[in-house]
Amino acid sequence: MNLISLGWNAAFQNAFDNLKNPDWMPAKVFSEDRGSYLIMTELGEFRGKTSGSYRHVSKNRADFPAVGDWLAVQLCSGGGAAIIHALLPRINMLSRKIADDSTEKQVLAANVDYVFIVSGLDHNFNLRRIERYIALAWDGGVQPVIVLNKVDLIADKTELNKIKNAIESVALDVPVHFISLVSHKGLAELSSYFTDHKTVVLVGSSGVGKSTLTNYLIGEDLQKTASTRASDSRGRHVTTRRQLFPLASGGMLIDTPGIRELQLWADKSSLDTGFSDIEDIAKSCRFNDCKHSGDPGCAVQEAIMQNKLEAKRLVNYLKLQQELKQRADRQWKTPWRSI
Ligand SMILES: Nc1nc2c(ncn2[C@@H]2O[C@H](COP(=O)(O)OP(=O)(O)OP(=O)(O)O)[C@@H](O)[C@H]2O)c(=O)[nH]1
Ligand SMILES: [Zn+2]
Repeated sequence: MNLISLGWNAAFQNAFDNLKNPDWMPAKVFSEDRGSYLIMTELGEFRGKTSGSYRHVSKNRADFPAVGDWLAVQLCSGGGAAIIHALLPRINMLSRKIADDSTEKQVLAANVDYVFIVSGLDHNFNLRRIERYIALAWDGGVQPVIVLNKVDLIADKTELNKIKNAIESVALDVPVHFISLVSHKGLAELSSYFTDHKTVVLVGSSGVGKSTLTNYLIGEDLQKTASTRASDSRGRHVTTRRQLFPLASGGMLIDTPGIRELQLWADKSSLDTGFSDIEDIAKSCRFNDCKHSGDPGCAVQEAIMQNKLEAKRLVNYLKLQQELKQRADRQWKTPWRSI
């Protein structure tokens, strides 16, 4: 397979050349399942495992390959399997905390261009959840795109306008697309994100239409194409669900179960990017350390009184801020506890 069509570029080539090992070749991770990888090289698809020395020097879980990563691998004699020797530097990554009380991250996807935040315009529609996903995308350094599916269910123009206004208040500069996979509305707009070998990741809760969208984009039924056969290290044939799909149009789509269950892992700056309207208003608060919770001279509360800001948006902002603070506290305390 041609690596350029998978996003291989001069920067990756340079990083690979610096490894200076003529026996290695570049490979892209198509799927990851508990330490077992499905990888694509110029010579085709192989099953890969990290080498002993790779595992020895990798201290954190985030040091291990994730879907979308570029690797340096060596094919085993006899073919079929490959040894993963090195991870090439990532452009960006989407990650999540491993457990509620942990600050260690698990990388869900690497080298991603867009996060499609998919919501259904039915009972699933939830602005607060969309805000969380936006913060998560910015945190990973990835451009979010809001995709509102099932627009066919909204017959009433006034109702649709109400939704448009509501979404604008949380989207800010994030692009918004209204689509329907039933009436095939708005789907052509999405193709612009897949040009130039760009990679799109789908996030969104159950039932919003991610599988239907994936099937539409790859032009086949996912159930039929998701599984692919490759030999493992013992030459057995094993079936793995693919997580990265190269599209006929040239781009790539990542749809993994892990990303579907995303939790927030964000820092203060990504929160501010997602809530820049609140940050702007807060500059006019009387006190620099204003908590926007009944403090005197609070411009944010004032904006809510004047209907310039939705109260629920502030509540979500403060809640996310609290979560970040708790996590930062834990990160700070952990090393001392273990001494
Ligand atoms: N009315 C309407 N229904 C849709 C549309 N797109 C998908 N659906 C339906 O919504 C339901 C859920 O779609 P899926 O694609 O399975 O949703 P999902 O996000 O993959 O859900 P999980 O696999 O549980 O994560 C299915 O019954 C689809 O037929 C749409 O544009 N309009
Ligand atoms: Zn304030």
